[in-house]
Amino acid sequence: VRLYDNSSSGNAYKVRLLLALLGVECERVEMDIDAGATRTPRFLAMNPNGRIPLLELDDGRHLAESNAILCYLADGTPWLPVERWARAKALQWMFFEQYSHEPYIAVSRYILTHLAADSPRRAELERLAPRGVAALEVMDRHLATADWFAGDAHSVADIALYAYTHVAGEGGFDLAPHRHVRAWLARCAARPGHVPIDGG
Ligand SMILES: N[C@@H](CCC(=O)N[C@@H](CS)C(=O)NCC(=O)O)C(=O)O
Repeated sequence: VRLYDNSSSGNAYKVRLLLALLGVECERVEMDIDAGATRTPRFLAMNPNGRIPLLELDDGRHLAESNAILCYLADGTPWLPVERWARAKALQWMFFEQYSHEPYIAVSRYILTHLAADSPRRAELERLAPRGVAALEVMDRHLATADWFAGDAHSVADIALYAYTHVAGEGGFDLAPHRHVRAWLARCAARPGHVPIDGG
């Protein structure tokens, strides 16, 4: 498989992290997202939504959306629960990640780390911050009584949520008040095969 990737992207890191945990080799194509590399006609022919991560199978098919890629790659492995309830719970948290977490925590980080200090988009941070904190509080409440997000094992749901939570500080979020989240981050990072976001 080939991964259209960007080393600073948490969405792409989800895929790199799962591949590392699975021990699967993958060709990476680094895309300069700030220069519009995912908006060229050639890229849009592969993903009309113009975004990475994008997985290319050996037969030439393309799959976009980080959490869909996780489910595809994890199918048949312990990272995608087979049991009906645990699998639905994994999906619950992955949809939560995309609707209630990533749009606030990842976007704040993007504004602070990719855009100029005088970017007009800095004005968005004030609106994003309380929503990001709310997502961290939801996670903390879940993790007060559970080690993992779906079932009783590390799964694609944990990988999806780990990606932007562990770098939430770069988006201006303080993890100090969320002690269950911090303990869970440490459990995730201790998994055999774990790789850092910028780790090759
Ligand atoms: N919902 C998508 C979001 C993907 C996304 O936002 N990708 C960003 C990088 S993190 C991107 O490719 N931006 C470049 C662009 O929009 O032109 C996913 O989970 O994969």
